[in-house]
Amino acid sequence: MKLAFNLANIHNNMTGVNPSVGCLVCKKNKILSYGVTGIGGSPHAEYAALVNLKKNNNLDCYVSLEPCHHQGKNPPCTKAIINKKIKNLYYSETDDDPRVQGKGLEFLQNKKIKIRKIDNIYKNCFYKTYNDFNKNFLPKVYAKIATSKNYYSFIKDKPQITNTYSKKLTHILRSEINAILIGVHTHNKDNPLLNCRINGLEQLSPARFIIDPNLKINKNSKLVLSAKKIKTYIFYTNKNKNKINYLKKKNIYLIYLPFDKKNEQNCKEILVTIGLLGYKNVLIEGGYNTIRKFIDHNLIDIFYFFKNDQTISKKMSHSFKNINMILLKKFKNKNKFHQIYLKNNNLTVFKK
Ligand code: AOF
Ligand code: ZN
Repeated sequence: MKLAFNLANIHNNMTGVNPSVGCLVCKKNKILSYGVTGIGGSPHAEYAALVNLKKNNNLDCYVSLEPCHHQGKNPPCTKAIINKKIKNLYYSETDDDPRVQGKGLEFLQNKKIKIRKIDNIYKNCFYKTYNDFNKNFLPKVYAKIATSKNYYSFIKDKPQITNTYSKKLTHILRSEINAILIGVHTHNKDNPLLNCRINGLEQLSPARFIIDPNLKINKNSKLVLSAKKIKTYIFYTNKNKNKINYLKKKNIYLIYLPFDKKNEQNCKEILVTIGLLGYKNVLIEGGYNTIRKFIDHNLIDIFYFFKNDQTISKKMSHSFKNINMILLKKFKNKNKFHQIYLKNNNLTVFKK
């Protein structure tokens, strides 16, 4: 079972909204085949392990997560388990996806397959975050900012705050999360694509969410023009029919979110909506106001704070100094507040 978990771990964070699962098929304690959930979430581990297995009998199957019994993007794994005449099924973690929740186990038991649960292989393994999401549908929230030495954010055509290493880190982070969120002001200023640009991982680009109450989004931005390829959503409040029609034609999903009592779109409601759409985690990449609001509502779980060793002009830029101070107070756990110092094109993690 430990091997099954180690297999699952190979693709952890690379299977999109699907959890990564490991599966081994054995006979008399010899491994005949194995599988892991594919990058992007297909195929499922059991299918991958069983599909090429020749006819056999008395087989044992070890899976890190209970097998599914529903037809989703992938066929039910119970079907492959029955077809290949598995005799004993060992599983470890439960799957709290409402489509799963023991249905596969019940079905297999009725087919006379012996089932045994092997508990606590790894404490606090990645299925905990996965099953937490299945209970509250609240995505885990990551945030990232990059500032100069004197805490000012990036200004176009001025010294770059990020370097090749921090860019790679950002793109790895983008490949590991399901959704990315920014404010429209940052969108219009930076014209970002928000995709993952690491060779071979482009397919893991997150879905993009823009907070844009008044539909001020630039019509011909890179993001708008690439919405046919990468799922893109806008949270809007004021109904501008022409703009709505235009954006719909560009394949953008528009989510109507009325203002709350404070006359703004509510951060928690934004997260709940993202969660209900199935996205289990989200990365907030700016700008100042968006990040500030989510911090003030205590909604950020993990923060990445990149700081350059160069000083830049204060003009046209926002100081993140106060945000840095707030974060230092809020995040007592160093594993949740990563301060990364960019020096001479190297990355150094801050020493406190
Ligand atoms: C398994 N084995 O390797 C994985 C499972 O849309 P689908 O068909 O891919 O279904 C997604 C759900 O299937 C996902 O939410 C989770 O409950 C389960 N994932 N199940 O038997 C696997 N990755
Ligand atoms: Zn499955």
